[in-house]
Amino acid sequence: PSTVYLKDYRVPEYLVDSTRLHFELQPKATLVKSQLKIRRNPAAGEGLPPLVLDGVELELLSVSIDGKLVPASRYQELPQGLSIPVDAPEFELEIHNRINPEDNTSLEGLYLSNGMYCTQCEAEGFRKITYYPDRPDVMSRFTTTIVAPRQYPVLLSNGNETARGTTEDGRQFVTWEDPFAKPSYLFALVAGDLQQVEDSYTTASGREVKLQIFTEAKNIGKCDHAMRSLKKAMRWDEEVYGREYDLDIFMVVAVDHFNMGAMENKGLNIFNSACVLASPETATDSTFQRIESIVGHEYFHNWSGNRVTCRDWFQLSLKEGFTVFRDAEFSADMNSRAVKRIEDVSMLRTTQFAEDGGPMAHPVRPDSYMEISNFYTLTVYEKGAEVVRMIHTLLGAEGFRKGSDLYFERHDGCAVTCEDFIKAMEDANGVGLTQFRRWYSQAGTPVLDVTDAYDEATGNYALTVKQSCPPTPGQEQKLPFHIPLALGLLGAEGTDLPLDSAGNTQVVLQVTEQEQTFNFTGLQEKPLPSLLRDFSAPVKVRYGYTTEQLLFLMRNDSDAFNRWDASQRLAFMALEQLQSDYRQGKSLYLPEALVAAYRSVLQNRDLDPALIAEMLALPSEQTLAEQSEQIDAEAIIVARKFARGALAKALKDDLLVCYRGLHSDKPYSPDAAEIAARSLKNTCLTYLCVTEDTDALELAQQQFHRASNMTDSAAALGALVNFAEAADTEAALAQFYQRWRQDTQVVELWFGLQSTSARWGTLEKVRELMQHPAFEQKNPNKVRAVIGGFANRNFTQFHRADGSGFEFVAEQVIALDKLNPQIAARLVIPITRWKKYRGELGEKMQGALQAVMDSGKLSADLYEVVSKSLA
Ligand code: B3K
Ligand code: ZN
Repeated sequence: PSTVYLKDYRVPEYLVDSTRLHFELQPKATLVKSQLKIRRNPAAGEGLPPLVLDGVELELLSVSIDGKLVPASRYQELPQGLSIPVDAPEFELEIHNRINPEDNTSLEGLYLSNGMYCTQCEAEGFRKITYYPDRPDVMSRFTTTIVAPRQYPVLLSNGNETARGTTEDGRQFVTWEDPFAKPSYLFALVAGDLQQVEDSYTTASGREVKLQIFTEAKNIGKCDHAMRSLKKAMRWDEEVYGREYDLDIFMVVAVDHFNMGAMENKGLNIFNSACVLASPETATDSTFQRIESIVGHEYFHNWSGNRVTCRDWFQLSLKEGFTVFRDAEFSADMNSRAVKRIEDVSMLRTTQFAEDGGPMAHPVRPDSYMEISNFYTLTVYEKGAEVVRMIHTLLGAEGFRKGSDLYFERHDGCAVTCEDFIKAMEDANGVGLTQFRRWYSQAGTPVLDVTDAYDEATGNYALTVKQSCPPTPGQEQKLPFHIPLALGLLGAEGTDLPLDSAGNTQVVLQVTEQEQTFNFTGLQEKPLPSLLRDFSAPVKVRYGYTTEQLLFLMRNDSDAFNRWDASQRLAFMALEQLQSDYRQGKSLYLPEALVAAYRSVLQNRDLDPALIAEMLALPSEQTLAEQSEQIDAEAIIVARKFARGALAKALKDDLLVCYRGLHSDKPYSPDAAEIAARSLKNTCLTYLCVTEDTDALELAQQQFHRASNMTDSAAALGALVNFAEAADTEAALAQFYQRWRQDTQVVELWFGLQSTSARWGTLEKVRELMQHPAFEQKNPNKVRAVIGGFANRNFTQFHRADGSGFEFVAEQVIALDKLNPQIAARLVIPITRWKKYRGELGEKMQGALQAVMDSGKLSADLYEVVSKSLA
C-alpha cells in the first residue's frame, strides 16, 4: 500500500453539483445507477484533465456522458477507480454498476446485517457503492431512489422523502432529497423490515422536527432512552452553542453489525445497536450513559462535521476532537461533571498515552497515512478534544463561544481545516495562538517537571516548570508547547490561598518555554500546590509529593478532579513499591497510611458516592503498564492483586456498612444520584468478594438473584465470575444465559464478563466461547466482547508467560483480516507494544506480531499497523 501525505493536498479537479442515485436492491447483485452533474473546478487551473473517480470492488456496466454511451475503449479502469477523458467544462455523467452487499463482510459500503441493508461510507466507503470523487471536499446535493421487494417496507436515505410508489413489476420505491450539499462520506441508505418509535422536537425558532428511531420489532421497547437523550442534545446545542437542527426530520437506525459506535450521516444517523438500545432490565448504567453521550455526539456532528466538514482526512480531528469535546461537556452538564472528567481522563491516560508513546504515535493532525481507517484513534478523538478544551480554557467560555460562532458562520457549507478553526478562535477574540498550533503537529505526551521553593523572609513562592516531550516516530525533537497549567495553592488549613489582590484562588499559568519560573508573592506559609486542576492539559506532571501531602490533597483539595488524582498518585506510589519489592523477593505489605486513607474516603458522607467509588478504584493493570518505563507484567499483576486483597481485608467492615447503606429497592432510574449510589455499592461488593469469603460471595449471590436492573445483576455476576468457586460461577453464568439468550446486547455483556475475568477468562475458556452458538466471527461486537475483551481487558490471562495469549491474538487477527480489515487492524494493537516489555515476554509478543506479518498478503489496514510496529 502507498502512503498519502498532507503536503500533497490539491484541490479537486472537478466538482459535482448534483448527484442522483438509483438503487435496485438485491442481496448479491444490487444495481446502482448514478447521474452526476460535473463541472471543472475553476480553482484547479487550466485545461481539461481526465476525470478520475474512485471505485473499489465494483462491477462496471456502463458509462455515458450527456446521454451518449462512452465506449469501453475510451475510458480506463484503474485498480481502484476509473479514468474518463473530458472534452467540455460541464457535463452530465451516468454510470451503472453492480455490487454484492451479501458478501460484503468489511461492513464498509453497502452491506447486509440480519437481513437489513445498510451503509457505512466514512471515510472511504462510498467508493464501494459507485464510482465517485470520494473525498470530503467534493460536496454535492444528493437525490436517492431506492427500489426494493416488498419484504423491505422501510426505505431510508438522507434528507426529506419526496416520492414513493410501486414499480410496474410490483416492487416499491421511495425517493429522498437532501437539500444540503454534502460529501459522499455522509451518504446513507437503509432498507429493512423495521419498526419505529416516533417523537417530535420544537426548535428554539419554533420549527417542528420529526424524530424517528428504527429497529427490528423485538427491540422497539429499547428506544426510549436514546429518544430522550436526542431531545436533550438538541436543546443543549441550542443553549450552549446557539445551533439549531436544520431538516424537518431526524432519523436514527440501530444495526447489529457495525465497525464502530455510530455514524452521523446527514439526517439519518446509523448506530451500532449496542450504542442506542437500552432498557433498565437489560442495560447497565454505563451503557445508559454511553448511549446519551453517543447520541449527543452524532447529533452534534450535524454542525461540527456536516454543515462544516473536513477538507481532507488529515483534518479529521477538526470534526472529531471538537465533537468529542462537545459531547463531553453535554454529558458533564447532564450528569456529575467531576465523575465524567475522571472517567475521560483515566481512559485518556491509559489508552491515549499508550498510543502516543507507541509505534503508531501520530499528531492530532497526522502528516501521512497508508489507510485512513487506522487514524480514527484516541489521539485524533480524545487528545483532539483535550486540545479544543485547552482553547476553551485559554479563551474562557464566552470567548470560546464567540470563536465557535464565527467558525460556523464563516465556514457554513464548506470543507475546511484545523487551521481554519484556530483562526476563527483567534479572530473572534483578538488573540494569537501561534505556538498553541504545535498541539496539532507534534505527537507525544509532554511531561512537566515541577519544583518549588519558598522564601520565608520575603513570602515569595517560586514554582519552576520544565517541559519536555519524548521522541515519537519521525519526530525526534519537539519544540515547546503552549500549556495552560491550572493550579491552586493550599495552606496548612487545607483551604485555597488567595493568589492575587482580587482574591482569586486559581490561576491558569501559561507555560510556553522549556523552563519557566512563576512567582507568587505575599504568602505567609509554604503552600502545597494543587497542579493541573481539572486536568487542564493532556500532559504528565511530575512533582515530588510525599505520602502525607497526597493524603492532604485527597482530603482538602477544592478541585474534585485533583482529589481523585491524589488518590491515584498515592496508589501508584504504593503499587510501584510493591512491584519493586516483589522483584527483589521481599515480602509484600501495604502501608497503613494508604489503608487509613481509603477508610476515611469510604466513611466520608459529604463526598459524591460516585467520586468515592472512583477514589477507591486502584489504577488498572493497563494504567500501571502505561506508566512503567519497562512493563513487568508479572510484577504488575502480583502487586495489584496483593494491594486489592490487603485493602479488601482491612476495610471489610466499612465496605459492608457502606454496601448495606446504599442497597435500595427503588425502581431503576439512570439519573446521576442513583447511578452514583449503584456505582459505590457495586464497588464495595466487588472488594468484599475479593476476599473470597463465603458471606461476601453469598451477598453477591443474593444480589444476582434479586436484582431488578442489569447494573446490579451484571456487577454481581462479575463478582462471581472473578471470585466464586467454579461450580457456582458456572451455575450463575448458565442461569443468566438462559434468561437472556434472546437478547443480543445482554449476550454480548455475558461474553465480556467471561473473557475479561482474570480467573475465568483463560485462553481455553475464550476458545470455548468462540465455539458458542451465539458467537459470530462476522459480528464486530461479538469479536470485541470475546477476543477484544481478552486482549485488552484481561491483563492477567493475555500476558501469560508462555506467550500463548499473544499467539492466539495473532491467529485471530490473521483470520479476521480476510473478513474485516478494520477490525483486524484494531485487534492487533495489544501485541504491537512489544518494545515496552521486559525480557522474554516482549520477544514472544514480537514473535506473534512477526507471524502476522509473515502470514501472507495483508490488508492495507493491517499492513500499516503491523509494519510500523515491527520497524
Ligand atoms: N464519524 C464516525 C466514525 C467513522 C469511522 C470510520 N472508520 C463516528 C463518529 O465519530 O461520530
Ligand atoms: Zn464523531
